[in-house]
Amino acid sequence: MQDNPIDKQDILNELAELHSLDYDYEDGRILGSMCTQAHPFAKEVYCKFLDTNLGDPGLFKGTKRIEEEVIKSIGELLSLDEAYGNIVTGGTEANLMAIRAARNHARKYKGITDGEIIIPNSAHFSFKKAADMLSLKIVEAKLDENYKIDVGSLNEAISDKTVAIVAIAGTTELGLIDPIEEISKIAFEKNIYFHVDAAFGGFSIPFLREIGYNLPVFDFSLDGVCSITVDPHKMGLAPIPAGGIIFRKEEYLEVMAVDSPYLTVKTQSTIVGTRLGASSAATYAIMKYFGKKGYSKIAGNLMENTMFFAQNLKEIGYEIICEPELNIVAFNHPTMDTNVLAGKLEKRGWKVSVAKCPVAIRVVLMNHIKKNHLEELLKDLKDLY
Ligand code: 0PR
Repeated sequence: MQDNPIDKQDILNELAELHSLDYDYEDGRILGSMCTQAHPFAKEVYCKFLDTNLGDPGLFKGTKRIEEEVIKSIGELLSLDEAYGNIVTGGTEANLMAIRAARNHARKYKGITDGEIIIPNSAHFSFKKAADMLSLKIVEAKLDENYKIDVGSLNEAISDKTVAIVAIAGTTELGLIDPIEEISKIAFEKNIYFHVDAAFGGFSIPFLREIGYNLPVFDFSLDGVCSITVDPHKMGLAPIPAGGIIFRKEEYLEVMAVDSPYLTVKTQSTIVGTRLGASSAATYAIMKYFGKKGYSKIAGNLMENTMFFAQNLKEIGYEIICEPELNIVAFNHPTMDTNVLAGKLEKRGWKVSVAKCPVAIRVVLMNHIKKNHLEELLKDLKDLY
């Protein structure tokens, strides 16, 4: 740090110069992001709550109430009348909390001290972080030919050390929904904690179902589901950071509670201590502002763009990895190496993301990618074919 104060305008200029190096969602060229521009109203509300701290909720009673209301609303969306949980920094923290709850629960009630978690190959890497931090062993369930959890393989992976089973509603790479109903039955029968990662799908599947899309049930209406990750900062159009973790029972929070003697509440179950109230307030505002109808319209439009893009890719001759269930399309050229094609697209100014399982170019059709951007992209893909 320099010795003397610097003039505000000089600082702003310097920051603007650095900020200009960032890519802009507005250009419609960011193809692999699950985040997008937050809605301006959500940003406005966010700024009003920047000084609130839910780490000491007794000082911010109103903001704590806002968080509780948001958890209640998301819970209702996921068929749960009485929801417990928190607005956290994102899917990573939400998944970490779920796995910590599962581990502690199994330790307390089943005496498991060297636990394992069963995750599919398609799981987000946040589960690797969680397993590492919580000293759990990862056991991988295989995927079937449709890139969804192979339930037989999952069954075989279960042992007396299993503390949690994880399935995904909207996989990171392909946007697919695992056979959650079937897995829920197994988890319920065997009394194993079952976590559903709907970080991406949680803010779209319920709305798409509402407007007639034939998507499977993935939520708390299934008896075996113990917790669900659902991120407002992905399809919810809330500002970063806003993840959500919803638990079926309060005891899952209780098994994680540590004493916080000098705070206004005497225990704390979240991983983070000092934490933003702004994320909860912005999520509250945007959920009220859109309502189910607003979110349904957005999710429906994105699915229309998805189908338009997939159909046109096929017409050019590209191969689609799977029929999209949510707003992600993964594809390959029939003969050109995926990374070579990705490099050519990058040269034309597209910010491309390459999936690893299977290797394919993956486009997440978020709100910042408009129809005209897709037309430009298709033109380039036709040129490169
Ligand atoms: N669960 C699922 C299913 C996810 O897809 C992600 C992230 C997470 C959990 C973790 O969420 P947080 O990143 O909020 O902690 N999915 C994207 C990914 O890692 C996130 C992303 C967003 C990637 C924007 C790139 C990007 O530009 O691929």
